[in-house]
Amino acid sequence: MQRCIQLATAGAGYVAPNPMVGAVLVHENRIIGEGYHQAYGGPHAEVHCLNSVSEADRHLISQSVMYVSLEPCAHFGKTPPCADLIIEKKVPQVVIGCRDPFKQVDGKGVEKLQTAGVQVTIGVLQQECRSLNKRFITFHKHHRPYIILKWAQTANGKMAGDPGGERLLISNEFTNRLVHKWRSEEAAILVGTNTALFDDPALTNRLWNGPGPVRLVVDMNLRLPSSLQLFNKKVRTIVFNSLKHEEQENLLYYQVTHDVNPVHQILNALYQLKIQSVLVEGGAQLLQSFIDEGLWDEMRVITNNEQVVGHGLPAPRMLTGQLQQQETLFSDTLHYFVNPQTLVH
Ligand code: AOF
Ligand code: ZN
Repeated sequence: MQRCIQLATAGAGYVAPNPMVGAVLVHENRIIGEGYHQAYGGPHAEVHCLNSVSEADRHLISQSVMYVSLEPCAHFGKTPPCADLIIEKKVPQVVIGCRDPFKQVDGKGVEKLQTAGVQVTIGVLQQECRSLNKRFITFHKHHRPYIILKWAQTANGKMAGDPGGERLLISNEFTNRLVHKWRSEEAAILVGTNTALFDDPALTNRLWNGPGPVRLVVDMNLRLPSSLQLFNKKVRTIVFNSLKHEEQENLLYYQVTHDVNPVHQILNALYQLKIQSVLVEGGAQLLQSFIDEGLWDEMRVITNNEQVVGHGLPAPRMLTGQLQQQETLFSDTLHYFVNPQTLVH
């Protein structure tokens, strides 16, 4: 199963919104086939795994065990059901990492296999297999994207974005680059009105190899000027607002009703838009709204240990989750928290 997970991760960046999946076929302690889901819309892990078996070993398939990190699918999507293929190839035993929460599968893959007489074991390295697809699983289980709250603060707990004050530069060049890596890993990045206005961030991934996220901004009364970098149309931007619903080139005005706390509406919209993960980058007020609702999965806080000049706004309190990891990158300390209430791993 560990090998399945290792194989699966080779699909990172190519398979979303599908999950990363790996499969291994074992005959008497020898691996005779391996495969992983390589590209969105392409064959699933099980297909590649069975196809990889050499001519000489093909007769052993019906005496082998298939290990797969996610429950084999039971539906016709872009590809036919893997459960059918396993049955057709007469694989007698399947060991599964975790169940697939996708509505059209969700237990039906296991059921199909068992009905056909295949011996099924489920839940091997379950936590690791879930964690591998935490975005996909959260999206299908909770009908919302996986939420990562991120901010940088000074040693005395202040964030940038004070409309009256000067721009605070908090993170160092190493943590800046790390933030771009984080951007490359998520489907979308969200900021509030004040952050868009006072920081004028581009919200693109420039410092890391890989894709950039869709940019999301909350602008209820459409008061943001079109001169902001967010509106440069180089990357798709979605503006949550209460005034209009309109699609333009690389720009979507998504209408939601006016509310003191827009978090629920935004998350519903992201579910409709099939966005599986979101990095919330500020400001303090928007981050706090997510914290108040308990709607977050991870918190990543960058604290500058040096004295930073400037006023800034009070940062949210980070000690609302479980500290998972802490590391120091030169002048900055990174704290990673998880929300024990929501986390799939
Ligand atoms: C598997 N093995 O390797 C993957 C699975 O549109 P399709 O046909 O690609 O189906 C996508 C769904 O199939 C996806 O939402 C998830 O439930 C499952 N992914 N299943 O048996 C795989 N990638
Ligand atoms: Zn499949």
